[in-house]
Amino acid sequence: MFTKLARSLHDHFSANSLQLTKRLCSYTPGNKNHSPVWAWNEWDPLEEIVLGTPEMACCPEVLPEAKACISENKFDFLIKHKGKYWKSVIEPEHYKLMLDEHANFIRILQGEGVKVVHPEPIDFAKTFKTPNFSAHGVDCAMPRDFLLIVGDEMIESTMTWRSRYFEFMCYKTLIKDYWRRGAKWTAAPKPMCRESLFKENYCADEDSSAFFDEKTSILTEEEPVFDAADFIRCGRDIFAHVSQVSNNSGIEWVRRHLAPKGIRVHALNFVDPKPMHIDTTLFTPRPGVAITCPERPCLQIGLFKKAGWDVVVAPYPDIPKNFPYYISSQWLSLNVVMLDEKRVLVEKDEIGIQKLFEKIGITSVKVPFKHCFSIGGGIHCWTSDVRRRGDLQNYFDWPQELLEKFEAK
Ligand code: ABU
Repeated sequence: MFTKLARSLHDHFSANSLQLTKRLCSYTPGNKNHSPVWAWNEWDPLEEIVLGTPEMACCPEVLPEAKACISENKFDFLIKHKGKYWKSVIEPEHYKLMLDEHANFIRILQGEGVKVVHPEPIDFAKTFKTPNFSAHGVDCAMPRDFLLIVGDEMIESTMTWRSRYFEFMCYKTLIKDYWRRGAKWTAAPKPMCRESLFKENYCADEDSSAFFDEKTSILTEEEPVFDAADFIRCGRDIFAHVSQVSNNSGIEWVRRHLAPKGIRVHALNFVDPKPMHIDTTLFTPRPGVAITCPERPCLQIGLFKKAGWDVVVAPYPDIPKNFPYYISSQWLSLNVVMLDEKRVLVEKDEIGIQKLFEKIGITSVKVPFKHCFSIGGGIHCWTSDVRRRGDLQNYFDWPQELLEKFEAK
């Protein structure tokens, strides 16, 4: 009896380990047939997406690095409610509408044949402590901020808000599963987040019209930090947003890391005193078109123009400014996800941007989502596209001297 059980257990585990070894050994980096993760740009046909979850999401602590990103007129509200579950903070009807929109969005994605998976929430209201700081958590509603997908590789970003330090835990099960099935898994160096990463007594000038850079940032260059949502993928070229959550060292880390794949990472500076995440500022819906935010000009926009791309300025959002955007700006209108080069998932009441898409030959798939905007993100923020059909391509053809001049900056 015992021998039979032992043999069956032995067979079971050998078979499993054999299977795992076979899978791992047969893996060739950069081969889409060997990886469940595969996305080189923002527009190839979408097959699988991580959608964040509002469960246990909390109002963030307004630590100095959060203050550097959020508009001052939201501070009182956030200070009053820091560390509380959004569920207990937001009007019940508004919260219910958010949950309904979230559930409906899953149905829309599935109806489009897209597989939807989710991170696993932890109790974000709990205070955690490292040797250098303590904080409450925030949420795992915004996978875009954390997961940078480039080809067959999942890169865990460092995260810069100390309150988001342990968000990676919510993605472990998902990431391990993708890895076991053949994806490449990299975690960027976990930062120390000592006080010296942040400039002392920093205060952003909300009226500034200067291009944002390391001088105007709250961040020092003490160590590399970046959020994944500061990167927009266009095949062999990735554009990075110098922001209050991604310093030059962080962008340089991503640049060197991706160089062996033949990918060039270009840092962009915008007029925005409180920049956080590129996806409300510049978006590339398909090859040849970049959409920009009229309030946030880009210092290097010539890079797109010189490569023959059309630069289209987004219209002002339709959802009124006084809608409860508890954390973000109103520019979530621009925070969209492409189903493919010809179809975009866009908030149903953002008519202006839908008209713009129509003009450039892109059909809007209208998604009721504005109540989800309230806790800090739009359709792009709430998702991370892990699999798109299509291969690595070059969409920019710059003269070498232009690139050298740009890179020397
Ligand atoms: N996470 C996107 C928020 C950026 C913005 O407030 O414009």
